[in-house]
Amino acid sequence: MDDRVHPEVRRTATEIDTMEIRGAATIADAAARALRMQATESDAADAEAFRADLRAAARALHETRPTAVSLPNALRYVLRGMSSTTVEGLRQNVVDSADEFCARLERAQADLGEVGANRLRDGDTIMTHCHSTDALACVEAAVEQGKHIEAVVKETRPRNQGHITAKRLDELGVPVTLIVDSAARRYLNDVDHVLVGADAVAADGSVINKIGTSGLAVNARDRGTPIMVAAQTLKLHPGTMTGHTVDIEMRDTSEVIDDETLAELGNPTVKNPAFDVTPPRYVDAIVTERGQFPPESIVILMRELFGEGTSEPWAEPSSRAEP
Ligand code: RUB
Repeated sequence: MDDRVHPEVRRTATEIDTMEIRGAATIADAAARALRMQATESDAADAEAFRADLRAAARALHETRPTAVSLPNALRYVLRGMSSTTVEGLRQNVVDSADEFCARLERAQADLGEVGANRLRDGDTIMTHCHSTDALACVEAAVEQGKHIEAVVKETRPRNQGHITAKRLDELGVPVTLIVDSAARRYLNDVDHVLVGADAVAADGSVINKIGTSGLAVNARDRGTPIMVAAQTLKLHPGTMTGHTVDIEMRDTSEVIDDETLAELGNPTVKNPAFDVTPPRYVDAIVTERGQFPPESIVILMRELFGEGTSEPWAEPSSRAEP
């Protein structure tokens, strides 16, 4: 990693990489805080050196996990705030934009929760996949509205993020039934909504989320169970408006099977994609802090918020691409 990157920023990058920090919104929040740390600790002699330090830190964070678009969106938000021509001015710019970003993220999640809660009725049962703070914000708001909600929670192999969801729901007083992933179809008859988060939402309304989401959505559609995606606008992928695709992270096979067991099986090839793509026709609503949208119309919101494209302000000026 570049020497200019502060040790605390390196630590955040490593924790994102190893998934101690995980989930799209939490990754974005941590990345903004890391840039803030880089700014407050930078001993750059002049404004250009300071900018280069910040770019190096942003690249280190950006290289960790490729799928959650909230990460580049967070980096862009903070770096774009750098308008001063002095080191002290730039430092203050980064602190202000990072603080503003984190506050907006928290507010967006709360506002989104209110919208999502309106879709849930008293007595409803939801089915969850993975662990999404945006999705849980909807349940939390519904519970605060006095609604009784129950949940069927998929464990979400191989990392079992469903366990985190089960714990959080328990803390909210929501009765939980934990199931293995392959039991989902069996229990779809008993639930009123499938409720998931998103790592990215593409311009055509496709939802990129934890591997297994698309199969769950297809089964839910087959059973007539509505599928709701809780995704604050930070999850909208501006690059998809100009034809870019979302990179699906392939993770280490050791998450799926240990070496010894693998050898006993004759060393078959193991694949471990972390995310998949759910086409818009399987999604009933994308719930954001700006209201709920049918997936096909999310591009309108995307254009309003991001214009027609994106830049990569962390790239060195000579190699910077402006797609
Ligand atoms: C997490 C995941 C979550 C989204 C949304 O995957 O797929 O559903 O990131 O989460 P991983 P949030 O565990 O591999 O990071 O709503 O908290 O942003």
